Amino acid sequence: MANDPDCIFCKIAAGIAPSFKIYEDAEALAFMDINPFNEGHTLAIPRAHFANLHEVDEAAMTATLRAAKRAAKAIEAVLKPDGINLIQANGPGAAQSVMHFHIHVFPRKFGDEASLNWGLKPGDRKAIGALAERLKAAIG
Ligand code: DGP
Repeated sequence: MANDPDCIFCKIAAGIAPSFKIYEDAEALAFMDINPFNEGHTLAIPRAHFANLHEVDEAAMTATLRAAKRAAKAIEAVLKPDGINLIQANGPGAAQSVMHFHIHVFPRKFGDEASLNWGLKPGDRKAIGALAERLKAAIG
């Protein structure tokens, strides 16, 4: 399995870097975004390193989408957002900041005025961790 020792998401997948994981299987995982735009903002990634949509193979993409769907189901059950976007960025013009393929599971609220290039603001890690526990319990 391809791995980049300098990639933060590879380190999260390997358990070397900390994260609030809510789902994992042999090929993919979902964990809380550390800079959430809205409460429950989660990332789904393949375990293997692929920089972006152009490089990811179909099996890894399918596994990542499965993890995103599982996370979205838990977010829907626990947070009941007004909606959920799946967002996936490739390249600097799309504001990709981590070069490991990932899908944002992006809960929406009416009036949240999300723009596609949202700013990164540090989240409350205690609150993020507590919510991760609730989502993990709901993931089914
Ligand atoms: P993008 O800009 O589409 O590449 O999104 C990358 C996201 O990854 C961004 O919303 C912030 C998040 N992120 C960056 N570093 C970390 C980290 O170390 N842990 C977690 N949980 N999320 C991270």
